[in-house]
Amino acid sequence: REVAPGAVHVPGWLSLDEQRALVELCREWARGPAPMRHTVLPSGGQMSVRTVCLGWHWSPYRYSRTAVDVDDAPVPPVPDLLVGLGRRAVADAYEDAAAGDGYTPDATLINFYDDDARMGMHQDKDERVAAPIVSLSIGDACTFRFGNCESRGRPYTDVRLESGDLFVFGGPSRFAFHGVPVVFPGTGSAEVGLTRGRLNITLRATGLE
Ligand code: MD3
Ligand code: FE
Repeated sequence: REVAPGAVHVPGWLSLDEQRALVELCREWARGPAPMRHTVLPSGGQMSVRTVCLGWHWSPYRYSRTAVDVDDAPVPPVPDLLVGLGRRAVADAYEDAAAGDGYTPDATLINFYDDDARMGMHQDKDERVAAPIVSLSIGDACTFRFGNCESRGRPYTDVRLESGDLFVFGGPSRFAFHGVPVVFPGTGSAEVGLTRGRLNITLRATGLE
């Protein structure tokens, strides 16, 4: 389970019912306000994933309260359901109830991967606090590449993430480079209500006011 210090993978953590409910909710959030979109990078290139944000809107490389690069709509709050899920996730992954109780994510980024989408190796460092990041995967499986804190390159560990898997990244792993080099089309299950693609829900504490 522990891939590196503070990085814990819990396969099959979400029940099918929870996955189904989250897919439905993501569909609603994706419709907006602040609808799902391909983020445009400063280079002018588009990210291949499509993203929708709750709590705080992320655009490269900052958080804002409105969807500044979409429709400037105020971003809906992180629902209590997700805060509760995040607390349970941290408590279960670290086998530490107090760590769960002390966790209050105020931002959610939901990434949708179609068959060709990828996420290049990067660090998440737009948050001002080092609280853990909770990652939930639904739909098609992928290779998740977990690297080191120094560079995008080796050493890294490749982990297959499947529908229902939980990953928590805290402690020394919080600022590691990571990415998704490939998704495996057709590996998800229609049972969760996603006929294609992969959904990744991340919960974060930004430390912003
Ligand atoms: C490890 N998302 O949204 S989730 C991202 O599957 C992101 O969509 C990927 O990287 C995805 O920024 C990976 C797992 C994840 C998220 C944040 C991390 C792993 C992390 C931050 C630090 C270390
Ligand atoms: Fe990331």
